[in-house]
Amino acid sequence: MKKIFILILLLFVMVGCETTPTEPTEPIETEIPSVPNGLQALTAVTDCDVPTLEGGWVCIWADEFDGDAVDETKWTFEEGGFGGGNMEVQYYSRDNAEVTDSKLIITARKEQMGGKEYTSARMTTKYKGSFKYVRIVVSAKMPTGRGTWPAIWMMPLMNVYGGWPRSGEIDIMEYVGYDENRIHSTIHTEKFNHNLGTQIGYSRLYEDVETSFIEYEMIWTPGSIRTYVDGDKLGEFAYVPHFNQDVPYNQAFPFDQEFFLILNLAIGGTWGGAQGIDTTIFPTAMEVDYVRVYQQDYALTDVEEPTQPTNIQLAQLKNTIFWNKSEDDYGVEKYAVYLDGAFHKYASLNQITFKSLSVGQAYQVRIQAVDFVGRVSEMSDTMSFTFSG
Ligand SMILES: [Ca+2]
Ligand SMILES: [Ca+2]
Repeated sequence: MKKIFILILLLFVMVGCETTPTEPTEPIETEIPSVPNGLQALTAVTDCDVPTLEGGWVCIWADEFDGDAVDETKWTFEEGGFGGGNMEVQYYSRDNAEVTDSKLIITARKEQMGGKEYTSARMTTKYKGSFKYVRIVVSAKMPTGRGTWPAIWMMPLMNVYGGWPRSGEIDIMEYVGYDENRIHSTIHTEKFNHNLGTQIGYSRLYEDVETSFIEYEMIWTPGSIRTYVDGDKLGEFAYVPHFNQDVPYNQAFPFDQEFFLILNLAIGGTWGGAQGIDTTIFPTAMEVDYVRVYQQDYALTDVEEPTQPTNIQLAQLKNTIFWNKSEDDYGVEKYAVYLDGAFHKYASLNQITFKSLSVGQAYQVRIQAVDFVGRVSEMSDTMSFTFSG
């Protein structure tokens, strides 16, 4: 089947060449991939110094900081003395970010501005680069000293599940200067967040965090976020419905929406300033060599259909069921949920809370996994479910 498909594509290309004599005559070197559903293979952006990574990852967004100023087609400055929601004491100004020697330099200074004693910068890719199910690699060097609080993190583009923390926050890395060389990686959600003391985080000591450029990385796939420091796995966050039976999936793992990236260097605040601020450290800077965002090219790497969803069962939460996750060579994009043989709706992850059904009525539920290419699994076995209103 696959060979026939390639042959058809080749024939099509050859015919296309014959009927368009004005096309350039150089031979076509690009392989014609066999891609179902008419999907096109991803093409790397031209301004990424490492356009592909092993495993089918293709660079879809990058800033190598090769210019002589911050590229405002990619970044937006968030200016002001709003304190980041953490009682931070800096005033964010675009004047505290510069690009030089192929690096972004965010400098914190001790100077008065807008009623604050310090200045620094915070920039985001909001509305300019937002991503879902990607791999992000950021090479950075941390600032020095007690009172600094730099971060490489992500916030949701649309608050689909409500304001913070309901739509989630992904801290790929955070660093507080008083705890030298310790890198933190944390997620916040409605069920797991620092207001409740239930955020899920990892931290570990590394070497030369303030003196060398280290790659901080995240690999985000459906139901899973992993973080790395120079290739060493630091954090692993996964959605496991069995352990989150009391809440809809989005309260535990709202990471099925687009997020944008944020780079900032805060001063003081509830965490960064927990041991005070050493006033002698200024100016101090966070430096970023590059930011690269990769997407795995499922059009090329996905060739198998997902496995059948199994073990559908009732959750503790009313009108909610969950099931064992299907396996797939790239990833399950969603699950199609059928009631009494008719399509009901899609679920992003392996749990669904039913709403607005007939109270007291029994429904025959079946689930089917759908991968990113649109291949479907076998239907699950049938589970009988009674809606309780
Ligand atoms: Ca660079
Ligand atoms: Ca697949």
